[in-house]
Amino acid sequence: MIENWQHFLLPYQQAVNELKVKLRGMRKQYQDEEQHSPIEFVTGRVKPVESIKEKMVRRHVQPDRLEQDMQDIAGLRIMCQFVEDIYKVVDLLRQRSDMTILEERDYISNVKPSGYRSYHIVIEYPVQLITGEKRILAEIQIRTLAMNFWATIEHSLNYKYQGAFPEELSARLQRAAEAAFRLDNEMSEIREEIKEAQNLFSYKKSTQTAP
Ligand code: 0O2
Repeated sequence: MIENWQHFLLPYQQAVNELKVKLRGMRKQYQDEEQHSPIEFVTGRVKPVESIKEKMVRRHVQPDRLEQDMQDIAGLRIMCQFVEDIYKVVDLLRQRSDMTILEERDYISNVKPSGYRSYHIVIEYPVQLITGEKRILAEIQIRTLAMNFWATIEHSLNYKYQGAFPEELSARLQRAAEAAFRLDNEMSEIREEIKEAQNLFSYKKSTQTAP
């Protein structure tokens, strides 16, 4: 068993902190160029110890295989306005030299039976420790605001019902997933117009706040 969880998780926390800064930096660069940012906001977390232990049991992960077999101990989430932005972000991540992409799972083209949609990327990321470099795995989930809304709600309900949703609730969640899908499509249809309006808005704000 892992004896000192705090010690074990330290490099993961460092990776999450560094990646949040880097991904948020990408958004700032777009804003600086007065361009539409494919990144709306970024969150990150280290998986709580209890969730790691629960997943180890569920997935039959041995403690000595934890670092290799559990890919989402370090987790980042990138939220985008439009589905098209997700693929732009994926391209940007593919070009980076500070991380290596090991796996990509496209749950947008391959929607999960639950209705879950998101693009998952598993990366190997080097963190610099006082003992030297340690390469750790991290999972980056990229989704639209609508996908995130649905997944957040479904995740909390899942916690309550442990996946065994009453039939009526399950049907409603399916319908909500379809509504989120339609919302994303509608927004994509008018995306050029929205982007133009947002550029005007940010220009107006920047001229108003200028000294
Ligand atoms: P957390 O940190 O509470 O979000 P598995 O974990 O067995 O489902 P796998 O292969 O480890 O699958 O990885 P996968 O499917 O690429 O990603 C798992 C993570 O994706 C989950 O993390 C969720 O964050 C998210 N996810 C996947 N399917 C669903 C779903 O149907 N509904 C919601 N709301 N989220 C989903 P965890 O482990 O749940 O942890």
